[in-house]
Amino acid sequence: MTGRESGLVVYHADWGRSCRAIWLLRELQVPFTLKVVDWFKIKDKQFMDHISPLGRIPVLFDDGDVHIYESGAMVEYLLEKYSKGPLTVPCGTPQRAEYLQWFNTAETVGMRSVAKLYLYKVIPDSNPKKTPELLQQGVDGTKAYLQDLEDYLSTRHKGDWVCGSQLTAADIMLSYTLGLMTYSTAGPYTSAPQVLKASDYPVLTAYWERMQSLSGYQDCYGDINLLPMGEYSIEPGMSFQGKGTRRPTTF
Ligand SMILES: N[C@@H](CCC(=O)N[C@@H](CS)C(=O)NCC(=O)O)C(=O)O
Repeated sequence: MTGRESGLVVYHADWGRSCRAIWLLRELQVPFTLKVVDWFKIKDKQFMDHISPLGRIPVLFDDGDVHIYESGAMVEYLLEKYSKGPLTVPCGTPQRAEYLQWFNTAETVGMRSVAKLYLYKVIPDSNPKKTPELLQQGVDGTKAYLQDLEDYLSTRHKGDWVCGSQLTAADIMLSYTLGLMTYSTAGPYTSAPQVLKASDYPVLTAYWERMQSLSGYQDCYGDINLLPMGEYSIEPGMSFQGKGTRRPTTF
């Protein structure tokens, strides 16, 4: 691995988990370089040798020495470096456990099931890997995850966001999971039957709508994903809004 880049650089491909780090950087008002790459290039030897050893997105470089290729690790690293308090929950407080729980399950338990729904959606019908079992596992796991989140938001919790009245990085982690889930299950262009109903999760649905109404969410999950491949200097306050989003907003 010889890749070393100066400054803070985030590698992004459209709708990748990089949206988590990008949204956090926007909230923290930290300038960075965005490198938009083609999904079809991330398994190239050159890319894997120098940028992403696993051939995945996102990747973050910082100060020449820091190289991270796990979205949650990026978010934690950026918070440690740039946050003076907002967007996280202090260690040693009771809410810290909730913060850690929802932060981590967004990429573990949540994504494990949501990724199955996504695969079921994008695998062509002719591919033998597109099985009813894949869909069923995705549905069962996602339902259990959503129900737990619904129960938490409606009975064990107070506030607009998972850790109370302030948006935190746990919500930012969840944004990708809920976004991919919505993309995988809703809209006229899904090949999966409608397997999840928003009305079964009213409190979660209100939370998800609240999140999607934030300008930070819209900037980082909207038109930024329409950018041509290339390198961009992102300054605090820059907006990518204007062309709308290609994704459905409800599941
Ligand atoms: N747990 C990793 C997962 C990274 C990952 O799987 N990224 C996806 C896109 S969001 C990817 O690169 N997929 C391409 C592939 O698996 O070939 C993270 O959170 O960064």
